[in-house]
Amino acid sequence: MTRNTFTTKNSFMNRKTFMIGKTFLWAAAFHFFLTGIAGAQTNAPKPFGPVPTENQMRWQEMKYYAFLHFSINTFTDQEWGPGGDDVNIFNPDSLDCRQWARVCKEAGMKGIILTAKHHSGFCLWPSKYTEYSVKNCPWKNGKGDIVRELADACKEYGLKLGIYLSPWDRNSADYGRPAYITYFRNQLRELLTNYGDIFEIWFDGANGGSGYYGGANETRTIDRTTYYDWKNTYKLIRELQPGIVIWNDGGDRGDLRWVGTEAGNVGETNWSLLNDTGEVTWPMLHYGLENGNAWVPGEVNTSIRPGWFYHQYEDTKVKTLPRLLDTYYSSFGRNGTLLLNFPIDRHGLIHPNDEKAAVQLADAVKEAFAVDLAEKAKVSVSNVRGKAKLFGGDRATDGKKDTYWATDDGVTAASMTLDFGKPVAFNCVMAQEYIRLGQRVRSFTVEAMLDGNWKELARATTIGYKRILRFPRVRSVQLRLTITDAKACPLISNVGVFDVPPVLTSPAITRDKEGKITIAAADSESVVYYSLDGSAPTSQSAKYAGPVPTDGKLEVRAVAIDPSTGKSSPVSLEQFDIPHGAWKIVGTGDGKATAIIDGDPHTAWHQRGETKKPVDLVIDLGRNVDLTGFRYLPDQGRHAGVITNYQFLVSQDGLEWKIADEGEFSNINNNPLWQVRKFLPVNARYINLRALHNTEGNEDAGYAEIDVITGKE
Ligand code: FUL
Repeated sequence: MTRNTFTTKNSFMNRKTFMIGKTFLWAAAFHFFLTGIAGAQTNAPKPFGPVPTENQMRWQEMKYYAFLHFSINTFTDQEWGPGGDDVNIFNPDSLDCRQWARVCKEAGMKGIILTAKHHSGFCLWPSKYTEYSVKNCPWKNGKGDIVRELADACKEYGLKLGIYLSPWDRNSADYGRPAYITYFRNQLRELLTNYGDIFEIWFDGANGGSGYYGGANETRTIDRTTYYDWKNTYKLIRELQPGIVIWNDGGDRGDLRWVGTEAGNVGETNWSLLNDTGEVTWPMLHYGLENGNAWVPGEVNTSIRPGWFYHQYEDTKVKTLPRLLDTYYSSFGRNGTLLLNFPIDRHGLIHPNDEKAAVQLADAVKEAFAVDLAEKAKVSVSNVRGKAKLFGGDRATDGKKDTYWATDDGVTAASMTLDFGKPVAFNCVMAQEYIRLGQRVRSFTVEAMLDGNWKELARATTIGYKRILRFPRVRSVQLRLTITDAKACPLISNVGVFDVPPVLTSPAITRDKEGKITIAAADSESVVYYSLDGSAPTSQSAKYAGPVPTDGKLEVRAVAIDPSTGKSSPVSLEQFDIPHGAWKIVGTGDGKATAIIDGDPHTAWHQRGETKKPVDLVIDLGRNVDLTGFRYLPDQGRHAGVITNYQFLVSQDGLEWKIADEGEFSNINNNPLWQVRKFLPVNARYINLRALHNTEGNEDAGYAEIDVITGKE
């Protein structure tokens, strides 16, 4: 490349018109400039493999946006509404979409995806095609429209709007029949025509099962690959919203993929590729497909609380800052976007605890990435394309997203050294590929010059749109990033180096069968303090020095404090009911069964029932207690024996039983959390958790923990 070309590019970029236009046309024009006019002289790289569409690119650059779960089941404490709940229970007293938008904006998010219709079939907008919607609710005397209010609030706060429309509809009498597809498309048309630009549409993968279905109260199954005729449904969507991206876990891949978990992470290796046809397996969802023939990037969806919908009992379970930071680094920091959910509460608001946690995350991220040490570093590279300045190493540190360091064709391993001029401390490196021309890097390392030798700090696989690596803090004058393998010449558009302030992780609290409390800090340096009386633990509270014997119901709070800085972790809080010392699992000779009452969520036990028969788990509590509910945690290690439908029976003598509660553990397959069920008080000594169905349709019943909820003891 000649100096002339370089100057021309700069003056082109400085033109005001270019700066204003960030549209496809301008990006294409710029790309044409590089590959076309200048191509002959500069030998600009050609695309390699699948590349993102302009819609996918715009979506990827949104990085972080909100999910809002709100429906009729918010008012029944359920994760999935069965479809027949009375519309009169939907009556939030202070619903305020401007509050939702304000919180999301303050949290640094770029958009909001709302559950316009969840599996219950209840519509948050007054759809013309069903009576099961806000139009028949006491809220605003049936005159309200939540999608409209949110669309207006998003506009006011500069956020994009997305829509979750559940294909599965447990209310519709037509679900499972061809007529439902017309209904579904009519609703899509309403949502995609009347509320302005929609950036993303979300079709959940839960499809078919038991439901109200217009009063039929039965189980309906569909073939999710054919029933919705996705091809024509997608055609309609793209006609109505040309700028949209489609997320679909329900039988036909859209523009984006689920990452195979709701826990808040994508694989460390994360290719934005899948195959156009053929079966999609769990590893493909989680890691992408290195040689896939279609661009299908991953979106990491997770909730700020354990559940997607609001439950008051989770007010103390909002994820702490260290946990949210882990989610951030394991999603956005691994070539994904982060879709973080706020459950809207029964008032119609984002709960203050959730707001606080999200704003803390935004502040911590701002602080972490405030100073980029790479900006002032001198950059040298082992290879540069055509020895040209246009693709020099400094293109990766110029803060521009459309410039990049590139090597010659055929050079798939190369390194870049940053010289800071003086020793600086750092513990985090960020790298980005110029993905408009394809994802290329297979592996890379980060090293620091320490005592005259290069020392490896981190070794990783893919980069993609953005990769962030954390490692123990070092002080060094030089850092080296080496691409050790790539599918084609690597194109690195951005490299950043940061010194991220440490955040202490909250200690983990467990209680064993006999009532002994154990509190474990995540690191060996910090000191743990705890309280058992409801007070906030500080360095003045009891210092943890080993297991603490306790009895009865209690709340334990603990904090980890770094003695050298005095900094504290967020407080962890666990609530325990009666200890299990006197409990006996009845009718099994298997000594390992006690794993399910030992207070350790990592140990589990399974039992296999007779073909097509329910599987009973009977426990003798050792004495009569006043029960008001129970809790079940499925096996956390294996995706097997997960109970979906249950009866909970109680007895005074182990002979005569009555049903205290029955129902489903909704969404337990994708989100295998503690299931909490409350029922009317009943006095009993024996309990039976009867498994009616599991996620695999066999007779395996697995349990990590079983617990009871008692009234006043
Ligand atoms: C799941 C659904 O079944 C949950 O209820 C929730 O909407 C989540 C985002 O997707 O699969």
